[in-house]
Amino acid sequence: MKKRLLNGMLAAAFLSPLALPAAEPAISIQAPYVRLPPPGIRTTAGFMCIRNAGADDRLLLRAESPAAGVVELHNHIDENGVMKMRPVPGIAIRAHGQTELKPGGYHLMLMELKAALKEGGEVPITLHFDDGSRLTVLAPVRRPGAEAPAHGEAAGHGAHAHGAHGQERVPVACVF
Ligand SMILES: [Cu+2]
Repeated sequence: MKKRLLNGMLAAAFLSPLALPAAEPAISIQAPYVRLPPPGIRTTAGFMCIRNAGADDRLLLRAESPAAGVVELHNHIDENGVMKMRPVPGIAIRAHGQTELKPGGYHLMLMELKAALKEGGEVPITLHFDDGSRLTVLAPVRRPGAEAPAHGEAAGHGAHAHGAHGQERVPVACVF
């Protein structure tokens, strides 16, 4: 009887895709944050580590946030010795690899901010990937310079895409 019930539950689980046990998602995010902009500035940048545990290269195609009218994918390029930001059509995360969005490199540009950001607040950001998947993270707002390196403590948790640990410091490098 018990076994039949279990079999029934398993059958139901297989029949309904939504009831399938959540597989480990290929893409995970660590240490997202948004830089606190100076007062009156309606543009800022978002950073994070994106890890791809899957067997296929992945491309981040676009991002959006309810806090910003426009979110662009940017990179910094060296143009005759001058670092300039440029929109890019996508940010690749290689199979079994990771890509760091960090100051001076790839970042999300949040423009037309709808309200002033507050330090310690959280900004939802939804990332859209080339396989049609999407992932929403809550990025805490951090004052520039408050991005202290963290060793061990924050690094071991894996992906905390939901910002459950608001006080986590930002690691200097992606550590999954
Ligand atoms: Cu930018």
